[in-house]
Amino acid sequence: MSRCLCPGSYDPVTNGHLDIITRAAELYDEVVVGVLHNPAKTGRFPVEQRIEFITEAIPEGLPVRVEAFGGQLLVDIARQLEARAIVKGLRGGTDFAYELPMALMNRHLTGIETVFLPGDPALEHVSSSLVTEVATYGGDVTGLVPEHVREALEARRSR
Ligand code: COD
Repeated sequence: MSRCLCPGSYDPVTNGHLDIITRAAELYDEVVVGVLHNPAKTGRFPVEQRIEFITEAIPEGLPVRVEAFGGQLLVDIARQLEARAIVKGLRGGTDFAYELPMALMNRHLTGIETVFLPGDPALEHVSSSLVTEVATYGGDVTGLVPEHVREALEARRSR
């Protein structure tokens, strides 16, 4: 059985993330979505809520499970899961420049490969931080995040 790890902060999940996760599920028998968090930091949404957002957005029957990890090297998580590869999405050259040293370091440490999937150009401008910022100031993020995430961002704004 081939398993891959799709790691991220997912704070919150966007349609860009979901595009990568669902495409990874076509390439591997199982996808583990790893919600990586720094135990010392709160983040925008609590980890449990980030997991709920992702779980609710994954189409039924897709071989995807969602788990939280904290305070560990990514390669140790991958090894623990017996993942064949780490899968990451690339929005362009800036993502590549950021991700390449990590991919090389991770291969240096354990031999694990990082597989890069090109992001959907229609979602190239989408990141958790930007959609949160736009929603915080009343902008419309319809189509950029799942509907339940859009509602949660809106509820957060009116708090
Ligand atoms: N389209 C396509 N891909 C996208 C999009 C989009 N619109 N938005 C995000 N993605 C991709 C990102 O490129 C990334 O691959 C993934 O989705 C997750 O994104 P985020 O923003 O949720 O998470 P990040 O980028 O903050 O990553 C958090 C990690 C912890 C995964 C990362 O920092 C990491 O790999 N850290 C390594 C920690 C480690 O072990 N370091 C030591 C050795 S290198």
